[in-house]
Amino acid sequence: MLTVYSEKHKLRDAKTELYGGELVAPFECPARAEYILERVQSEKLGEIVPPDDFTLDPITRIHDSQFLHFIENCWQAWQSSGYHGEAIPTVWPSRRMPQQRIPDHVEGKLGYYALAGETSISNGTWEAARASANVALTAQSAILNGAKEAFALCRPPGHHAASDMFGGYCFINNAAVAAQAFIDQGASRVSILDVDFHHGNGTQAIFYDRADVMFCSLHGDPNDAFPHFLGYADETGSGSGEGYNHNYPMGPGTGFKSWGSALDDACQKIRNYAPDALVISLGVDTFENDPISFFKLASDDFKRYGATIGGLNLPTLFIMEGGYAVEEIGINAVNVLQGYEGI
Ligand code: Q9C
Ligand code: ZN
Repeated sequence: MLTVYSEKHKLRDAKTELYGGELVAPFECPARAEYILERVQSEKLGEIVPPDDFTLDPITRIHDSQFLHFIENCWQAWQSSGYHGEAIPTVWPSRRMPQQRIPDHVEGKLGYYALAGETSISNGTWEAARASANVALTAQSAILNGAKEAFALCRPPGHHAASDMFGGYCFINNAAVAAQAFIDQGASRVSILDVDFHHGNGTQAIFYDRADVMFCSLHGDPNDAFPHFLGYADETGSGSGEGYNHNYPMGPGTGFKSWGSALDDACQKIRNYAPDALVISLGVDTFENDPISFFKLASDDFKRYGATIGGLNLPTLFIMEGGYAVEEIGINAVNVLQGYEGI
């Protein structure tokens, strides 16, 4: 399987994450991509290529231009305001406050565009997020040009980012950008299957009223898990998108038996939908030793579910999302890809 990887992920190297009332070293760190790359190499998964350069056009098909402009310029504006730390939102347009106005001050803009407060913006964030989207788009083109499958080793991840919201370690929704590229290049239907531990709230929101992109997500019950305010089972789509959004929230301690049944159900929905392409939001934070999640998948389970995805026999684009048990994420991510390939 082809892997697309960019060194530029290293430019995303924030020093702070707001976690449990403390500023800690971010869970979403450069070492994550390094461990995955090393495993791709040591397992000889296949060729590893750098991304091509794409213009902003495929990204603005999904994201609001002012939002992208904000992510690009936030760090500069934050420093010009005289702050010493990294850019962290502290105020939101919450209930009983109108949301129509976008304030001029970076503090107000941060709150306007942030969906959560853990993700600091710092120098290099925009460049890394751009490169991550280019990684996804390069792997998507490989499939368009006839590859059966490809692995986009994206970092930073993307599935929490909505058209005009960042957070949950995400800035540009790589899976959504790639799915839209398939549609723009002639696909009639695309399925996105999100197996990251967290609900892909950004991806759901982006495609919620559309029938041409079906979204299925298996995740920690939002009653108990981030992002808390989306991902419930009764969210099934709206307007012409009604019936094309499927959530499988599961509780603390969920192991492969129940998780695998939810996957089988989602795969049946994908089969019935008969998409031209399948995009996998591949998070491996479902692992039993993940530091911030509560599912109990073992490393071998990743191989088993990779095989289930392979059984769909669709052109498949794997997009890396989360996974924070840094030592093992290479093993677990590559297990999915090898399971898919029947290895
Ligand atoms: N107490 C991804 O996996 N914080 N993002 C959770 C838990 C945010 C995860 C706090 C987790 C974001 C791409
Ligand atoms: Zn996650």
